[in-house]
Amino acid sequence: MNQPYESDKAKRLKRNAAALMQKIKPDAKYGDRVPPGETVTERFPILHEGAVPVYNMETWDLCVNGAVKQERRFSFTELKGLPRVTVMRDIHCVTRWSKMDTVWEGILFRDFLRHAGIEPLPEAKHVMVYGDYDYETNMPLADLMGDDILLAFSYGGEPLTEKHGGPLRLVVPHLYFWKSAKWLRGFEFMTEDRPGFWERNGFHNEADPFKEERYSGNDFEIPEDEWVHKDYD
Ligand SMILES: Nc1nc2c(c(=O)[nH]1)N[C@H]1C(S)=C(S)[C@@H](COP(=O)(O)O)O[C@H]1N2
Ligand SMILES: [Mo]
Repeated sequence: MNQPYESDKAKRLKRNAAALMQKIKPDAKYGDRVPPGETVTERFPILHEGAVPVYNMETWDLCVNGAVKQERRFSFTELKGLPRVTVMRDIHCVTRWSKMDTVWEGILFRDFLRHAGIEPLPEAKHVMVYGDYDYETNMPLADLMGDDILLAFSYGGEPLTEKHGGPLRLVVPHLYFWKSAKWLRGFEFMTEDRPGFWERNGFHNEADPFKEERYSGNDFEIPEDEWVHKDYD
């Protein structure tokens, strides 16, 4: 017959083990897919500055300008007519959460250029990506040309929710997630690099999660558990 103390202890041990497994299992399971200093979460935190935009999709447009042969504006209807792909990728936020196997559907950036007839000038080596309201983030054009860079309409098989950047956001899975502008409104092709919003405010210019390119100096740290206190779904 079990003594009550033993059974409590067994329960406690089991509970601790389960809690421990919860804590370590996801990251251990994914091995080197998890960048240094990141924790895997099943949640999808919602992070942005300012208000969620409200749009009239009749007047909404996506603007392409700067060092291109011809500056252009696209209506939502035009963009919806372009061919789409689905990609599954891990995403990594500088606030130390990673979410594995996220599924996105949208237009490949490089298909967008091709189908929309956008020709960057040969000297256009950088891009400033614009999102509402007044959000901007910079990256080399080369970083946008991969086979998983999307103008995304959909997440997890559903239309992108407003809070996650709907109706259209950029997804650049191989860089920290602040480079993935929500409420996407434009691309400016640039002959020289220029820092975007977070890049001017202490975040690293390049943002490779596997090199832990989080901050540009030592004087800037956001609390590591910041995202836990944010809204999520
Ligand atoms: N327009 C816009 N896009 C944005 C931001 C923002 O403030 N405004 N925040 C960035 C940051 S810091 C992160 S971590 C991700 C968060 O995306 P999520 O809310 O879908 O998780 O969006 C990025 N894109
Ligand atoms: Mo972020």
